[in-house]
Amino acid sequence: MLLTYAIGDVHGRRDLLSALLAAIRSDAGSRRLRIIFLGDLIDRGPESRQCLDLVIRTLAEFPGSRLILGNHEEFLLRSIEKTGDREAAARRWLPNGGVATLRSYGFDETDPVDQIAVRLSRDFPSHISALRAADWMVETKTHVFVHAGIDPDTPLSQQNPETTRWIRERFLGHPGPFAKIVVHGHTITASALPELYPGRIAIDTGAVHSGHLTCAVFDGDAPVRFIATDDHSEIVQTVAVRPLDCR
Ligand SMILES: [Mn+2]
Repeated sequence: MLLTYAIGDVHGRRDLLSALLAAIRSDAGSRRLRIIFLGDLIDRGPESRQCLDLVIRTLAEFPGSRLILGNHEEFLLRSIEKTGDREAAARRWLPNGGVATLRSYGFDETDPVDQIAVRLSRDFPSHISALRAADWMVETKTHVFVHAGIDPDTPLSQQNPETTRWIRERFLGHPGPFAKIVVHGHTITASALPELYPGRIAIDTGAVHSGHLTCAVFDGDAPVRFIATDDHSEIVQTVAVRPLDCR
């Protein structure tokens, strides 16, 4: 596998994403690399729009990089789709961190949803097209990258995209292993550190609250390693972190 950095849930923390991307560059040195964003770039934190700007630039800069749609990006897309009930979608989205996203785009949560939909599509077409073009699963020979997880009772070839964005207990509670090692975010790890289980690697380390934005590094046959941000000091620093081994 090409030197690959998988980044967990960012949730509007552009400050941490910038720091982590800088750390990734220096980690890779002159080697070719790609980045897989595991989704949930937006919502909750203050700079969702700026996060998507950074994602779009990063995808263009490192060929082979991929964006996986998270359930929060799905909220946004559903709230602006031409078909379907935008109001109902927005009612689910806004209390789940969507208000912060709207504000990052210069909207107010009291703006009519139809107006928001029109202006988002008109003024930020690259954002909407990046989300519409996003993947839901990225597979290598040995690993599968998804936002939330996979249905443990269904073969990889028959997974449902929506399930991979939302699943929790049925996946997290499964003893594993799975057909391939699953790399995922979506559910914040209890330790706020990356956690290794038989068959899966969990890297949603709760960036919004913990200040830990984590990436997993896949480098040939080397064991997976991790880099994360730490904003408990005044300056955002990246640190090499030791995962909690839950085998
Ligand atoms: Mn999620």
